[in-house]
Amino acid sequence: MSVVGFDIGNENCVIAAARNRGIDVLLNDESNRETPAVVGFGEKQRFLGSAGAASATMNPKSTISQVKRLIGSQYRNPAVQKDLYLLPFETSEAPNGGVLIHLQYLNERYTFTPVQILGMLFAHLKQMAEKNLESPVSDCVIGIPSYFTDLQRRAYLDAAHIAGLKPLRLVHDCTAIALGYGIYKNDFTDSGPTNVVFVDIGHCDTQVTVAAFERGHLKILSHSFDSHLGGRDFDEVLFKYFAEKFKEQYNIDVYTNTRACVRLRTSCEKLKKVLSANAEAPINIECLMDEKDVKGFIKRDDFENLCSDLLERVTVPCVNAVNNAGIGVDEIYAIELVGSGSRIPAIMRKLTSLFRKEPRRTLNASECVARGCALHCAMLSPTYRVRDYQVQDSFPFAIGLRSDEGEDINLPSGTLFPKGQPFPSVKMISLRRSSTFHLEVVYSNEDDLPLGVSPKVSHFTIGPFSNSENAKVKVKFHLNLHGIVMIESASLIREGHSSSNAHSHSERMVVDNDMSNGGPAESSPSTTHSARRRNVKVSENIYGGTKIDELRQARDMEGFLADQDIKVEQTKEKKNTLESFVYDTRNKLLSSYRSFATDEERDGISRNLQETEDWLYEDGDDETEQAYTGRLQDLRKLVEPVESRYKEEDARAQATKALSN
Ligand code: ATP
Ligand code: MG
Ligand code: K
Repeated sequence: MSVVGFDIGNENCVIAAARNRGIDVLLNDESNRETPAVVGFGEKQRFLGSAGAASATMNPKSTISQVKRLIGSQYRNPAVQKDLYLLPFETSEAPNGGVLIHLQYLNERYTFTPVQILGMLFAHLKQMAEKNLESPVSDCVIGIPSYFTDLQRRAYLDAAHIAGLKPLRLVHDCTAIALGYGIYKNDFTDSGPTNVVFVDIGHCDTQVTVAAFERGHLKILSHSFDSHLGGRDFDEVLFKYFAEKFKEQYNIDVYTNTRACVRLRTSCEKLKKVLSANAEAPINIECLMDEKDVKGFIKRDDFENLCSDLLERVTVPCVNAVNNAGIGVDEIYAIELVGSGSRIPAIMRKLTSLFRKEPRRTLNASECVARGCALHCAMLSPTYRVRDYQVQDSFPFAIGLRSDEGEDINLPSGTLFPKGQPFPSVKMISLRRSSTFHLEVVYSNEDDLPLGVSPKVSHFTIGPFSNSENAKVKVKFHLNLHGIVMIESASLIREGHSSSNAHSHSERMVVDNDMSNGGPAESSPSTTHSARRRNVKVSENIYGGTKIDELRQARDMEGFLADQDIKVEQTKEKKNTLESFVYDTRNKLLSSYRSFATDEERDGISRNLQETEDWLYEDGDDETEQAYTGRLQDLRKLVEPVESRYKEEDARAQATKALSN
């Protein structure tokens, strides 16, 4: 069983695997190390990854990209609306408040959730990994942005499940990077931690993490982010600039034409990359709109001026991360810059002046997340041996509790899990209730959340139970390995006479236990000898989550779509075989078969070959698998007598040759 790490980007995905005592990045069918995060729907089959990206400009309305932005998001969130505005496919609000994607496929209207689309992408990546590793793949670690909410984390697990993957952990992107950075480094001293800042600028977001390294151990001090700042925003600056220019110069408004928008955006992204290495760059697009070819030009200096606001914004999460880590700028050992969005030279300059130190690029900017994930997967898997190394991650949001009536519940420290909580972590609370009750988990500080994200996490019902007097109920919360809040158990404690009734009517909660890293959470010290414990049922309701039967349906649907793809691929293969048989036989008739066929046979076969070829270009262009195999059989039968005569003679010649040797 292989172990793999996935980095699912808004733009590109990378897969790494533990192999040959190291970590390898796996190649896709085009021998590329990055695979576009795209799912395209062709006429009869899906085009996943690179194939999907290739057909994006032809088929913008049925090419789904940037699904990472949409997964576990609320349709009405203004930030999501802004993302959707940039995407050419059709969407609507789902009954659970999420996003639905609509498209035309197989002559029908199909509706998919972002979870399903990500599931397709995962299935594609899984298949790619299996082909590469020549072994089944299911155990994996998946990188996620640190700002992902509970819902987004659950959605990732659901998508992986649809694809038949088993995530051992969802790990924060920068934590994975830090692991890959620290585990093989031997130069950390014993005299104190070495603090490193990781800055990851991707296509849509920027993440900054401060990690403290010591021998055999890394501790995340803080995560910070701007969930809406990445390479894409720099493309958009160029897009707006040229859209305006072309309006003046050519009198065309690209905003009124989806395809023109997609093409101009793609060109602007290319232009941006050229500007990273050149002081100026041209843009040329043939037949952009109204049959007009357009030409333009921009200098890097002018581009940088247009981007000054964006460049300023890059510094914000950097400052926050360092402040939250509680260290001074002079205590930073190094700044490591990763993510391909950071390749813009002006970003490097900006960060140099901010940190008063030039950031380094010692890590592979596009592969380090996947590599760290694969490494982590090997650590978590019992079948691999990895050197002992401790990773202590920190959760970026404070998590609080509300009672049935929606009021905040007073917890001694104000939160269930404070911001920066090391996790996985368990916390036990006890309260007095006489019957079934509800608890709502929330993110306590809305200001920390990405723009427009709802602070509501999930809703738990504890019960049914009833007790004449207010019983003590102990609820064990778990911030698990994926950063998802669960109730692990709830139990009713019936106390004997020895327990006082002094606070039996109070609603006060007491935190009994706070065990980081999932330590044993058995009986708390306050339980009296005569107490009896009974488990109470807990049901959870995830706001906007995928229900069990929806997930089953999604798996079935994925099976159906995958079968359809395989069927189409097989048909194509059969068609190719028939086509090559025609060319091959025609050649042989002129060479090796020549003296083994009568004129009559040759004419007959040639005529049939020609007929088949004509058919392939006309009626037979788009036929069933059986039609192609049937034709092939007929042709083979016709050629068979000639072929066997040739083979007989050939065998005789070989034998004679062997004898004479
Ligand atoms: P995310 O991390 O947001 O999920 P991702 O991991 O797919 O997305 P990356 O592959 O790290 O993102 O970066 C993609 C971004 O990097 C794109 O916006 C791309 O245009 C940009 N990019 C790639 N090469 C260069 C370059 N040479 N100069 C400037 N930008 C570049
Ligand atoms: Mg990335
Ligand atoms: K292991």
